[in-house]
Amino acid sequence: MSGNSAVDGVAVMLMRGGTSKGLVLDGADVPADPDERDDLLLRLMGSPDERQIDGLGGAHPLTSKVAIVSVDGTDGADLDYLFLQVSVDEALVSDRQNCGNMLAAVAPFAFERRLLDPSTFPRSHDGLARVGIRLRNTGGTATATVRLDGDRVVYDGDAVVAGVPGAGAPIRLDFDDVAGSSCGALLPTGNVVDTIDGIEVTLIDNGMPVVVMRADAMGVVGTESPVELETDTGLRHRLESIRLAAGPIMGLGDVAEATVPKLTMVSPPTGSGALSTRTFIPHRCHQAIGVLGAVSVATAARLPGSPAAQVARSTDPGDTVLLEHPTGGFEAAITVSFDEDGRPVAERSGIIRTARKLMDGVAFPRP
Ligand code: NQM
Repeated sequence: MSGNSAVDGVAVMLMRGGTSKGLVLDGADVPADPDERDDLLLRLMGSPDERQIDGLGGAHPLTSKVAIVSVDGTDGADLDYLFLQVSVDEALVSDRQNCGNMLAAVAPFAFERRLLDPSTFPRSHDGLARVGIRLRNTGGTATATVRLDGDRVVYDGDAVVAGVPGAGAPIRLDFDDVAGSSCGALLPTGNVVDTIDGIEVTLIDNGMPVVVMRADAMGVVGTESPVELETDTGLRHRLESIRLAAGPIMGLGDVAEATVPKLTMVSPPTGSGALSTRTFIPHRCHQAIGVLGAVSVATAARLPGSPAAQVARSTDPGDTVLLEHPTGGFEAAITVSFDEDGRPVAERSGIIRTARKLMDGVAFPRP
């Protein structure tokens, strides 16, 4: 990476991954130095500015995301994926969380840009390629199953993701070794239930650190719209107080400027799901729910006595867990076993997303 990026531009692909949208870049096109990299990303996205008017960001945390994809440093996988959350209205870029939604865009990007050669990459007789991806932010790996046709990625299909209009080709994401990836253990305090500010919570990390609590304990129903919840300043203060106390005991240290842990309020299902969710990420309320956030909350629902299990409709341990969220439902296949001391062990988890290439070109960052 050399030259003047403001004049020469930077090669970027704009992609939707699941219910998120962001820029995907080849690691070779990004400065190796983290400070220079973050400065470039802020200028590309137009942060800090609540409208990101002078950049490519979408003025919401779910559309202010960057994925950096490399074939170096893969540690035995096919690809290395570094996720960066670019704050909208602050000059902050955080590498402290994964993003399972943008993860869905990683393998398609690598085939599009020929970081992986689609003509020689192994595939099943019906065109399914299994791509191993190292999750650089937290460790752990994911396998993305993507359909190829000749040397092209197939985006069309009939998989529907709640919160995304239309349908697309399913991209299956299977996660391995993500339990405790940020906090060191699935249950960082060793407890299924802890109490913070008088509220019973489960502090859990099955790929995403999340504080799970009952909506009624927070004084809400749990089926309100994101706007209603975001404009409830009392609720937001109570949530932030819990989050700041949860960070250190989850092993995350001071989380005042971090985008983790997330906060999920759970309530009984209103439809055919196992439970209803409203998630703060951590200051805006998600229109749906994050991927690894959902995996972590679904895992909490499998722990007897937890706030999530208290409100959940009981599901067969072999079934997927359907989480209701503001724009529909999210289905996660979760396997939890219990060791001889009764401690929960998270096995594999799998989910379906779709992704789409929206634009490929040269972006000109603010000088
Ligand atoms: O939990 C939002 C999203 C995410 C993260 C967030 C995600 C995940 O919806 O894996 O996907 O929690 O900040 O993209």
